[in-house]
Amino acid sequence: MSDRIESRLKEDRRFPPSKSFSDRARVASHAAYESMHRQSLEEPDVFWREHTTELVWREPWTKFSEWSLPTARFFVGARLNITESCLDRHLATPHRTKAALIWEGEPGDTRTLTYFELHRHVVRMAAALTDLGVKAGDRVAIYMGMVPEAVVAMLACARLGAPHSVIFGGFSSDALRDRINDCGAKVLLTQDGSWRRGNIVPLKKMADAALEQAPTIEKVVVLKRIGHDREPVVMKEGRDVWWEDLMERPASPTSVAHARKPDAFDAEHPLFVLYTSGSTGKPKGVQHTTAGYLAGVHLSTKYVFDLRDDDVYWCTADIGWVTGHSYIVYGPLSCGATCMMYEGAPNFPDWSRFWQIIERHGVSILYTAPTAIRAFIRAGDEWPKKHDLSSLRLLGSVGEPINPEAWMWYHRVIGAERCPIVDTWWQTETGAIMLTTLPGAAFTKPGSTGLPFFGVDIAVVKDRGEPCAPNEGGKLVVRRPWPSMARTLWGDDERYRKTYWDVIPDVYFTGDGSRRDEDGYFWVVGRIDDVLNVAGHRIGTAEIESALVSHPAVAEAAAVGRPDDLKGQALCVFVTLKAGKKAGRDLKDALAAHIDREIGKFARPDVIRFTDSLPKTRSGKIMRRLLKEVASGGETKGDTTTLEDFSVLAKLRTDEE
Ligand code: 7RM
Repeated sequence: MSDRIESRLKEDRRFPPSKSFSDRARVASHAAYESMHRQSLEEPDVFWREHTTELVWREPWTKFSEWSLPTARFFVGARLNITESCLDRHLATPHRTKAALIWEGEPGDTRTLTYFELHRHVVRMAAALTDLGVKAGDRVAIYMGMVPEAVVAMLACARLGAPHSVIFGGFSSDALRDRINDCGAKVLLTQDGSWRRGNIVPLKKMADAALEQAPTIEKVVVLKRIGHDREPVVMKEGRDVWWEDLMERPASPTSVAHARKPDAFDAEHPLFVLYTSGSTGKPKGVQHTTAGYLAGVHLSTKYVFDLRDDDVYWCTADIGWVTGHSYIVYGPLSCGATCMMYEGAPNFPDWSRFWQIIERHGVSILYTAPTAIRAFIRAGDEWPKKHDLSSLRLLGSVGEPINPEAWMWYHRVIGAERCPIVDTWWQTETGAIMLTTLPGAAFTKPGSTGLPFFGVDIAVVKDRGEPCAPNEGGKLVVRRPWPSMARTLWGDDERYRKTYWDVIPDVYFTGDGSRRDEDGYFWVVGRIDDVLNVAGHRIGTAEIESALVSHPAVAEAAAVGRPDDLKGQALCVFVTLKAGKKAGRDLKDALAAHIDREIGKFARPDVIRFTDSLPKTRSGKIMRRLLKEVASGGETKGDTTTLEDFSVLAKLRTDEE
């Protein structure tokens, strides 16, 4: 059978939700989904009015939206403090004593924080931050691991209206420095270190190095996670304070009063800035605001995960990425969910860790990434088989296209053919889930990310915006603004407009390629710009290249992706050296270490190849398409007529890695 026919047959597999799932689901049929989706687009005011009543509004909104692209405002006129929807509103209900976070540290220690306790910590930290000089509008950087205090940190900032910028703990000190400087953060919240695969990630040491060149930071708050014996840290007099001291020492009475009854902010007040890779060397500070973001993550958490009061919901993302922001913190807490949170690696001390956590805490909803699923497949079925996974009722996937084989394994081995799978497509910029199947309302097709979520008007189009026919490949665009969309890039409105709104007339361009099948299901193929997706991490090729050329031995560099069974894409770089520099193992190691330092270990190239020259067009542009083919070991197809020097390509093909 040809590959094509085989893949068509696979596509025809459909998995309807079980009757027992649908019977109890919030949205129980395709007709119900369709009528809600239609209303969300045709009568958005009515739809959003009805679906945001649970949220806490200090001042109601007078108008749903107002836009003149690329700027858009939602819930015009509303005032709110987002943390009141996530915390305070639960205190007047039986949720007061419900677990908000069930946390497990990598060494095996556990903690549970009820909504009451989480609220108390957030109020204390907000008061302490006020005493440290943090005011509404000030930026606060958060460089922490997966500990409950990271959630406290984010919510404390939000309570004060101080936009947080969480920097993933896997980023290097240089990357941390650049992000702090870009947003001009005033305070940094960090910890001595974090556990990862039995090792300590020395966050405070890295922060110290970053802060040598980050003049805007006035105060640093340091949580003791590891302890002095194993991870001694140096506290800088006048700048650094211990988290524990702040929480114990009484804050000033006015700060406490203010933290207890916090200010309400305009619907469009900035909530956070989160850096993500784009197609230039400079990361983009994606800026989200308050009411629209809250409405988007609240509604999607509730309906996509079909959340119920007795669920134990576990999103395995890191809070350093948008999935952690939206689906560990703001979405689930605004729904009053119990969230599982885990500090460490999925294979520590062995590959049964996730399954052990599910069994031990009775996790009912698991939301993870295809790259993790593929790693579990490789590790073997014996690990999950050793554990009781019968508490699971729903599975989710996010971060990259899930290959049908991984989907089937997830369905069979983890879901016992009983749990619906929601494959959710969205981006840092979209704030919330945009494409998925609602678990009780639609059949799933392995590998398809499903249908538009409420309020989402999304399409596949050609270069100038003409719609594609069913199954015709094109660019994935969103045809009208939606509440949880990014409002701008920090300090760079122009780049925001150019990147997202100027590519195809009048629509938001996602950067992804896709097609939509005859049932209206979307099949996203991935990025069509210079952004790679390596093990679920978004990495810009230009970022890697500019990091490489900053090494003294490197003249020129080109980074490309090639398909990889485990990571989705692997990162391959081609490097030319300055005169007199010697290629070899030592230099490869040095370049790898250089990337660790400039960006972080997760961005380390899988393959480094030295070459005398790079294939270029006559006008001097590097032909990445050819390099991609070389990196994938395939034939170089397509047009090479603009190639300046054919011998370059021949040489690249015959060189071994
Ligand atoms: C949530 C997140 C965004 C990019 C996006 C896609 C890819 C994410 C899926 C997916 C196919 C999915 N934010 N992507 N989810 N592709 N199916 N379900 O990942 O900003 O870090 O990345 O990830 O290419 O543009 S992100």
